[in-house]
Amino acid sequence: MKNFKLPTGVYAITDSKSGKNKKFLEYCEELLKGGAKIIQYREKKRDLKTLLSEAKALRELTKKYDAIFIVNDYLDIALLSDADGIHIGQDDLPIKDVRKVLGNDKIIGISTHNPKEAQQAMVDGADYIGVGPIFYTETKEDIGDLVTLEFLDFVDKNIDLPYVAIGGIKENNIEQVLSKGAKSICLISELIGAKDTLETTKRINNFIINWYEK
Ligand code: TZP
Ligand code: MG
Repeated sequence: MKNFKLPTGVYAITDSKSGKNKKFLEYCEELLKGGAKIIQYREKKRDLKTLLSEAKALRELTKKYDAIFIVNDYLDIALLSDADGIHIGQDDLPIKDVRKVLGNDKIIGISTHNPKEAQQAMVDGADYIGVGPIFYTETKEDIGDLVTLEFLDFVDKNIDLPYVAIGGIKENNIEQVLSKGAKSICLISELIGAKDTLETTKRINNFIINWYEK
């Protein structure tokens, strides 16, 4: 997508635990009411029919809140749910092929872990990149090595693409990430584990926005 910019603030991602204490869509609505302007539907262990129906429901909900809707991994689900885009990993289909299917009006994001992958994402025409895991996290299986704040710094200074910082980011360490210039920040377990997801999302989202307005 031409000139795509990630919204400054919380980049929300769903997780199988999202509906732990409440229904999945209720949880997502709290994220949106809290100010998240982008939600990625990331569910690793669902059958395809469930994936599609949840993705379609989330598509409708995100429209209501004027938020961007991204599907993780599944090109078919992204297309069928009319998502705004897809987020893929290094071992998924190549960006060039994904672009052929999705066209130029959709968003393609890719996870990157080192300078080479970040530079390649630019060459391949990604619209944004994921930068992580920055800190230790138990949310993702097989996380591999932490990319650390050093890689985040590299991306901020050298990669001409919007990026989302991810991995182990909490309210108590978010300033370290903001200090590097990250404007789009993903927190999964911090929001799922919050007593009040709506209020916590709002507080963190406002904190990020205010950081750049001061
Ligand atoms: N990719 C890199 S780290 C991660 C993903 C999906 C998980 C981040 O979750 P949390 O709970 O915010 O550490
Ligand atoms: Mg993937």
